Amino acid sequence: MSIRPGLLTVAVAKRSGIERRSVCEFLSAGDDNRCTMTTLRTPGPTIGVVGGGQLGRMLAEAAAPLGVEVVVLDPTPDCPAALVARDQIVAEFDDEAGIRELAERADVLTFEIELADQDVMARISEETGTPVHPKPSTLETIHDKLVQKRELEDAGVPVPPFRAVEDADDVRTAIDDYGAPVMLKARTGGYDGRGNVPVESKADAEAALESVAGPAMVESFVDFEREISVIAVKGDDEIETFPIGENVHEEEILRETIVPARSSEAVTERAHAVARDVLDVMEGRGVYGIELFETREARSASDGSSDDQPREGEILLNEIAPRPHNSGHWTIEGAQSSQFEQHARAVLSWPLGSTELRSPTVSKNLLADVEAERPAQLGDIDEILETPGAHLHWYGKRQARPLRKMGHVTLSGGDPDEAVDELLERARELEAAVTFRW
Ligand code: AIR
Repeated sequence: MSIRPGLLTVAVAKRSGIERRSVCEFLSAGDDNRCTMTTLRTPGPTIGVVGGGQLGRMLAEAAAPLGVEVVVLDPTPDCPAALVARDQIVAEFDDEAGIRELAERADVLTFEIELADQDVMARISEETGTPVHPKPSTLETIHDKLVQKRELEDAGVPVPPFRAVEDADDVRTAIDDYGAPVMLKARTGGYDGRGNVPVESKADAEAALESVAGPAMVESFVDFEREISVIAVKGDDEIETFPIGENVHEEEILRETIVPARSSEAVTERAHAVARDVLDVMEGRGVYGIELFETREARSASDGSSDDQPREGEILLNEIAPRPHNSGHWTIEGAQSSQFEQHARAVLSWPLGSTELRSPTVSKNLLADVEAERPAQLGDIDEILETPGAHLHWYGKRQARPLRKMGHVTLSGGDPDEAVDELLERARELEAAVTFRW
């Protein structure tokens, strides 16, 4: 029987999102699940999200005005996203039955935490016909930081020197070769700085390896001028990048993002180019957070490193997150379309929005300053609420834990050419004014 795709498309466009999805896939077999329909409509499809933390919550917030519903899967009942999403399936990230239910209720699956299980998602996607974006193969690459680095290096993306380590001797040899300190990283399972341990000297090698507990890798410590990131989005046939953000970390945890980054034009251009090269390697649509180092100065050959060590102002890849990223939260107020709206558009195969800057913006994380786990509430938010251009984002986490990301505050300038230094100072004051209560 011959099928006339055009007629079929029109007929099914009048029916439900689920039927539309299967037809889209049928029409585009072998074509990366691309939807060939020319008309889009709202109320639209449903996105199933593995993970229901703050990223899922902000994704649901951004999807709602588009008429797109979000169902999340998360093991914590009443997870942050549950308060704004259509529904929550309470299940572990690798729970087959839970993910099957999610896939059956959604037109596309995505994830907002790397602890999502790529094998389960791939299998269920095959069974149910619900596509997953970014692709499970991408998650597999990203899951293991060593595999991630190797693949990117092979693709010509500039990375700091790195290697696998089996034992403390390997760490000590790396210190000999790269110079101290080095950065020891858990190959899998780490996020929000967990699993990254700077090793200052050979004497610390043993203890550092024990704290990582599991397969590890080591990287040369980059002497950076600044840490920057590019939030990039991969659509059907397009890649868009947001203006680069300058990131400040303490204890391996992101504290603030400043946009635009105070880098030169040449460095900015290079960062965008590297981000595009990274996205060429990644499979599947969606938003990616690309963390980069802008190097400070050339290393001397006397430290044992080779001649092709980084030069001043060079860009080196640090890590990639195949999802919206903490350093892209500024886009909610600071860009024409937020990273969350872009992610929704991208995974649905919809046209992407503009990534243009609205105005210089600083975002500052609200990290729980508690010594032990306790129920959380934020007090003294008055100053944020009273400041023009300031926006509070509270994630709705019931429990505060030391340095847990509980929310963030964003401050945007009124003038497109405003210098970011003053904004940064003011944002720091706003963050200092709030207090955690219980
Ligand atoms: N997240 C995922 N990878 C890195 C981060 N920060 C977000 C996701 C996830 C949440 O952090 O939204 O669901 C988990 O936060 P927590 O505080 O429960 O560990």
